[in-house]
Amino acid sequence: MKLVIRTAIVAASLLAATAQAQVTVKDAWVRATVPQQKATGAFMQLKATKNSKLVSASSPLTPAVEVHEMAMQDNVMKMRQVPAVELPAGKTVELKPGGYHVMLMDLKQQVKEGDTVPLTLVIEGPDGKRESVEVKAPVRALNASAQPAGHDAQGGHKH
Ligand SMILES: [Cu+2]
Repeated sequence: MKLVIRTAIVAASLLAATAQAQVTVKDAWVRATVPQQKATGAFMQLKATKNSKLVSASSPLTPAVEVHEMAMQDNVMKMRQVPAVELPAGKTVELKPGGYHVMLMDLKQQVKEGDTVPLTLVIEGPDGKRESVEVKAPVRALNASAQPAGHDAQGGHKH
């Protein structure tokens, strides 16, 4: 009888392991907004155990969440939505001001320092299977680090 139970536990833990996120999230944070600001960015470090990609994100804060990239284009810093952010196995990919970020738009309320923003990241694995990763991102002050070009104080969605 004891043996049977043990086998069951091993099977359960194996199942848990395969269902577990292949991606770890570190240092997630959201930039605080000023009153009337309609958009802000979420930043974090992502590390996948297998070649994966971040395909989308969502938040209860707003229905308008996109994955963006900020990059130089014709000598101008531009921001655009990307279909996915590649997460090569074992490599830390940083979503940071001036690069990839999760954009929260059409904000109905101010995002204040000390708040926590729940985010759900959708990660696609090498087999095309998608999984959700829940993240709780603390809100940091506006001046926590350099303001990226294109994200001005009014909400920064100028391209
Ligand atoms: Cu953006």
